[in-house]
Parts: sequence; structure tokens; C-alpha cells
Amino acid sequence: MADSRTAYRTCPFCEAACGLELTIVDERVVAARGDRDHVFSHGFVCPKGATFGQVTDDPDRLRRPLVRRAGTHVEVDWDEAFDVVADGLRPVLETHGPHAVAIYLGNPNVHTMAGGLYLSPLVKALGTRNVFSASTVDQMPKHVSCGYLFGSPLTIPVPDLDRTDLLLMLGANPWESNGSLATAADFPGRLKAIQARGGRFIVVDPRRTRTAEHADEHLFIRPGTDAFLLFGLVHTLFADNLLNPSPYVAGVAEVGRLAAAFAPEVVSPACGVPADRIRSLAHELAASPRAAVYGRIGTCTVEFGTLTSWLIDVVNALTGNLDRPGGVMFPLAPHVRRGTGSGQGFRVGRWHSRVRGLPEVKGELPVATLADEIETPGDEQVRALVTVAGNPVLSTPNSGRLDRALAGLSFMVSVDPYLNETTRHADVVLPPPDAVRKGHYDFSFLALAVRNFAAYHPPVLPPLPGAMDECDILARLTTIVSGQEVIADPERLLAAALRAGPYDLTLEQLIESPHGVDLGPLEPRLPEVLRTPSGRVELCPAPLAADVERLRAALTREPAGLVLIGRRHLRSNNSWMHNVPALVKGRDRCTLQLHPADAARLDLTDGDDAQVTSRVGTITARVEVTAAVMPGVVSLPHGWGHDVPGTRQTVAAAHPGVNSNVLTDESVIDPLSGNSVLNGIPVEIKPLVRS
Ligand SMILES: Nc1nc2c(c(=O)[nH]1)N[C@H]1C(S)=C(S)[C@@H](COP(=O)(O)OP(=O)(O)OC[C@H]3O[C@@H](n4cnc5c(=O)[nH]c(N)nc54)[C@H](O)[C@@H]3O)O[C@H]1N2
Ligand SMILES: Nc1nc2c(c(=O)[nH]1)N[C@H]1C(S)=C(S)[C@@H](COP(=O)(O)OP(=O)(O)OC[C@H]3O[C@@H](n4cnc5c(=O)[nH]c(N)nc54)[C@H](O)[C@@H]3O)O[C@H]1N2
Ligand code: SF4
Ligand SMILES: [Mo]
Repeated sequence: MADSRTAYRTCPFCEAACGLELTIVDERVVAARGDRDHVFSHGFVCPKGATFGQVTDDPDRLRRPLVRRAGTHVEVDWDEAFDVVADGLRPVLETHGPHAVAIYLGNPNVHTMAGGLYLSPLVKALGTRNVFSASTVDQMPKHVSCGYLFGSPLTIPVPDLDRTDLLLMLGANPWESNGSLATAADFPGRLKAIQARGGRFIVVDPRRTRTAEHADEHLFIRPGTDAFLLFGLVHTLFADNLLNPSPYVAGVAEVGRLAAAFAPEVVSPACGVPADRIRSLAHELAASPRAAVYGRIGTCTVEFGTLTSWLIDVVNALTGNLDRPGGVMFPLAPHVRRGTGSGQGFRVGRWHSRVRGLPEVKGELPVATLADEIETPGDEQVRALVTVAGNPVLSTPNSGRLDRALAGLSFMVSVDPYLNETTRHADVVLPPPDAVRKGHYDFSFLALAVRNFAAYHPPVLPPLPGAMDECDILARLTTIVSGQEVIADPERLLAAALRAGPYDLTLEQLIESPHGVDLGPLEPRLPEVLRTPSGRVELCPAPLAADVERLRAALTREPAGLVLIGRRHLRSNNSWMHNVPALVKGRDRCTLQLHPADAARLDLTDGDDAQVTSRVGTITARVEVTAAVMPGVVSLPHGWGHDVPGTRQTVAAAHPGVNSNVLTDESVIDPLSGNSVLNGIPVEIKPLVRS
């Protein structure tokens, strides 16, 4: 009998932060299941977490650095790889200055300690204005609206799922995604518990999702129009005297003046939700002692993303549900210091992008303009790129253009475990170890959890021979760029952060608590949590108020014909887990969903191939006719399109799908946040005529 042992660690794949119980045989993970004793996830696991061992053992995972020689990537040792990086980056920096090197940071950085601790020193050492990340294809509008409301872009309230009686959920599908900007292991179970205690949840979505199927009510909405619905609610709260804001909230009357133009009868034709239902919903939210409004991707990756994100919290604040149990509340993470109740506030635009003049937000520029910066000649043209844990060739708008732009760079280095659609363009690929060989602490998600808790796990297995920890990789890159030696010691930094934090917790205690430490339900934090100069919640910040006119003008706009929205599936994780056989087996999921009425009009039937064309690109997709999408709306998942040459993901290449971001348009962004518009893309569809 081989030596078998059990080890525990947090799942690093999505924001739910579930505890995993791993079975280790011969230094390999042979099984992963939910940790029943975990203080937060209580044994919950999804199909992705259950494949933890397959992900770590994937034979296509890179275990040594790659350098491109004569067009092919060959394995080299670390010193040689870093020499090539130094020879590639330094001449660009010396000749063209810091802005000629751009950096793109992808989603898994929020799931690694390296990302939490060693990216900001690297970005600082680069000194470039050209910092890009997955945030501007995701949640930047929420950072901006919260930045203005509460004074810090990281002060984001989460729905108090375990105590609410009425949850209004817009543009979120936690039955597939397991939640986002609200860390809640077993999100679906927590939603069912609302119903079991006599409460309700309502879903607003252009598609009848699995979450919508479980909901007490599903309201279809035209993509991109949630701000109208929300303003209709706000209008009603004022018109019908339903206001109950806390004394910490300033600017209520100003919001009322802005809402005057958005009566339910006025917004209803634009968003498709009946005026009577908008009005009654406002009354229900106001009457419930514990109600919360929560929005996610479908409210951020749209034209009015920041206004929509803002209006969600406006409704919460006006109904008295901001910072009260069962409403939306501010988590208190173990590594975060308590505030003083006021601060310098939030601002954007400390610099602007060279080509389109777009403002900096939270230290970065919109990824929608990365290709502009690479392609447009000039003094500070981007000539070199660093990517860390990102696959922008599949995940960002007009990715066909970005793919071509990356091919024209003079140097590119990627920190990534795979040779994929993006990293195939890199001159050097530096692979981090798999998750079982990394320590884990959730700097991002403990600050978004619907119940306060703490967990830290040291590496479960020792490093493989010849491997380099991801913290050390980033530190070494920083050393190359800055010329000053940086040594990584993540545990020391974490221990210091815990000591300075609000709980009496030590790193040793967390190491001795593999199932996590429960720190209790969320507690009210106003005004301590605020960083606004006034020390109040600024409900009507000037930059947001100024954008309302753009929204008002859109009220009377002719609706586009067919519009495209995205879709997530429980067994996908953005673009990078399609190389796990258990997660891609079965029916092709990368289908174009189309309503029966539209299908009939376009002469398409189930299983046909259709040609889909937007302003920027054309793809061919397999049609799936379904009344789950509303008429006029088509849906295609993102993260597919693995059939490009030069990659090493054998399983993914055999299940390629198509890249939906060939269709999304980099020229359209939410102006306040720079976030890409990935939902509500006008498209034309016709049957594919094979020649
Ligand atoms: N049309 C459309 N596009 C979208 C979205 C959408 O809804 N619709 N969603 C957007 C959202 S929310 C996001 S977050 C982005 C994601 O955008 P990206 O972050 O650019 O893309 P991912 O697919 O998450 O790619 C992650 C990369 O990290 C690598 N990786 C995995 N684990 C590690 C690790 O531990 N260390 C390192 N260094 N690398 C690792 C993977 O191999 C992969 O290359 O996509 C966005 N794109
Ligand atoms: N299985 C799985 N889990 C994941 C991920 C994954 O790729 N796969 N990705 C992770 C990441 S990085 C993130 S950011 C989260 C995202 O978490 P969620 O936001 O919950 O993810 P989605 O499933 O994309 O849900 C967005 C919903 O918005 C709807 N929608 C589109 N446009 C609109 C609109 O204009 N208005 C409204 N009201 N709804 C609209 C879509 O139909 C969809 O149902 O998921 C995370 N978890
Ligand atoms: S829900 Fe997310 S954190 Fe939990 S097991 Fe699945 S992928 Fe991992
Ligand atoms: Mo995301």
C-alpha cells in the first residue's frame, strides 16, 4: 500500500474560496473533495475544485522555462531564461523609456500570494503608465462607483446572503459562477436557504439562467439597460416617500433630482420590465426589513457600467439596507486595517493613455486600448510586454486585433504555466509551480466574503526539482528591471499584515487551523470604513451625476437589432481550464444560443452553422435554438477558440470552440471606468454558406 495522507487547502480557481480535502499518494494529489469541517464552505465543492489533482498534474503544464528560438519554444534553465529577459527588456527601457514596456495582469493573480504581494513592486519598478489588467474586462465599474461613494475603490459592500429576506440580483449567475465580488462558498445553497426561511430572490437577466430557474421570479431585461430599471426604482422611492437612508449618507436630495427624468413609465419601454413591476418592486425593497440588491458581470461589462454599479448601492442606501444585517455590508478581512472614518477620497485621471487619451483608473489603463498603444507609432509606443497570469488574446475585446498586435512586439515575457493563445507570442515563458506547491492566502476574497473568516495554507508538497516559486519569479523580474535585489518572503509579509490587522490572529494560528478560523457574521462598519474627505457616504458624486445625461439621452435611442451577450458554464473557468479532460467531456458547450422566433426569421435550425458578424469581426458558431434567451438576444460563452497554431494544450485544442471576443468591440467602453463593453454587442447573423 502506497503511503497516503490527507492535506487541506483553499481552492484557487474561483472566488468562492472553498476548503478542499486532498488525498496525497506518492507526492501526488489523487483526490480532491470538499472539506466538511471547513468553517466557511462546509464540504461544498464544484466540478472544477474536484479536478484539482488533474489540473496540478496536467502533462501539458510547463515545468521549465521556455525561450523562443527560430520560431519554436524550447526548454532552458532559469538563469538562461532570465538572461534573455534582461537582454530583451533593458534595451527597450534604455532606448524608449519606461512607458515602452506594458504589463498585463490576468485573473489568477487575485488567487495567488505572488499576485497579492509581488506584483505592485514589479509594476512600480517598471514605472510604466501602461499597466493593464483583467479588471477592465470585469469589475472596474464597481471599484469606481464604490471609490466615489465610500472613498476607496476596495471598499465594496457584499450582500449579506445568510440573513437577507429579499435579494434582487442583476447580471449574475452564481449557479454557474459560484459568485463574484461576493465570496460565498455554496452560493446556490445560500440562495436556497433564503427561500427555506421564507424569503425570496429575484433575478434580472436577458437569459433564463440556472439561477433564474431557481429564483422566485425572473425578469427579462434588454442587455445594457439595467441603469434604467434601477433609476426607475430610485424614482419610485422618491415619488412614493419610501426613503430611509442612514444619517451617514449625504447627497440624497441631489439623487432625487437626477431620478426625476426616469419614471417607471419612461424607462419601461427601454429596459423591457413592466412599469407596474418596477413600482411594486421599489415598494417591496423599501418594506422589507432585510433586503439587498446585488449586481455582477452583466451590470459591469456594459455601456453604463459605472452608473449601474452606483445605482445598485443607491437603492441599497435609500432603502436603509446599506451596512445593516440582511442588507449589503462591508466585510472585515484579517489583513486589512480598520479605518478612521475619513480620508483623501477617490480620484481618477492621474495620467492618460497616449493614443486615445483615456484616464488612468486605480493605477491602470483600459485593456481595450492595449492594441492601440502597441500599434500606433510614436515616442512612447509600447514595444515590449510582460504578462502575468493572463490570456488577453481570448479575454479582451477585438482580440483578433490584439493577437496580431502581440505578434509585432519586439519583446514579450509571460509568467504562465501554459503555452496558450497569448503566451505563444512570448519570447520567454516563465512557469510558476502548480497550486499544491504554493502557499495560499486570499488577499482579495477574504475582503469580499459574506462572513468574516481567515485561512492560510503552506505548500502541501515540496517544490519539484528545478522549479521556481511564483513569488521568486516576480521578485527576480523586479530585480532585473530595478537593478536592486528583491528577495521574496511571502509568509513574513502575511504575518506582519495579520499582526497589524483587526483580529488577534497570528500566522501560526492559521497554520494550525487547516479548516479556517471563523470570525463571525458581518458587522456594521459605518462610518469607520469610509475614506471620503467628508466622512460620509457621498451618494451623488459629481463625476457620476455628470454621466447621467448620457444615460438620459440613450432613453430614446432606437434599439439595435440582434445583440450578443456572454455565458458562463460551471465546468469552464474563463479560458484556462479547458485542458482538463473531465471538464470538457460531453456535448459542445460553445454554442450560439438563439431564440426560436429569431431562428425562424433567420432560417436557422438547431445544429446549423451560423456566421456572426459585428463591427470588428466575424466568427462561425454552431446554433442552439432555445427560448432561454429573450428575442433579439444571442449568447455565446467566452474563453474558447483554442485552435490556433503554436500552443501546447492538447485537450483544449481538441475541443476548440470559437473566440467570442473576436466580436466584441474595443472602441466602446464605459467612460468612467474604462471597462470594456462585452454584453449587448450589435451583431448580424446569417446561415453559413459553404463554398
Ligand atoms: N466576452 C467576454 N469576455 C470576458 C468575460 C466575459 O464575461 N465575456 N469575462 C472577463 C473576466 S470577468 C475576466 S476575469 C477575464 C479573464 O481574463 P484573463 O485573466 O486574461 O484570462 P484567463 O482565461 O483567466 O487566463 C488566465 C491565465 O493565467 C494562467 N494561470 C493559471 N493559473 C496561474 C497561476 O497560478 N499563475 C500564473 N502566473 N498564471 C496562471 C492561465 O494559464 C492563463 O493563461 O476575462 C474577461 N473576458
Ligand atoms: N464556472 C465558472 N465560474 C466562474 C468563472 C467562469 O468562467 N466559469 N469566472 C469567474 C469570474 S473571473 C467572474 S468575474 C465571475 C462572474 O460571475 P457572474 O457575473 O455571476 O457570471 P456570469 O455567469 O457571466 O453571469 C453574468 C450574467 O449576466 C447576464 N447579463 C448579460 N448582460 C446583461 C445585462 O445587460 N443585464 C443583466 N441584468 N444581465 C446581463 C448574463 O446572461 C449572465 O447570466 O465568475 C467567476 N466564476
Ligand atoms: S466553487 Fe470555486 S472555489 Fe469552490 S470548488 Fe468550485 S472552483 Fe473551487
Ligand atoms: Mo472576472
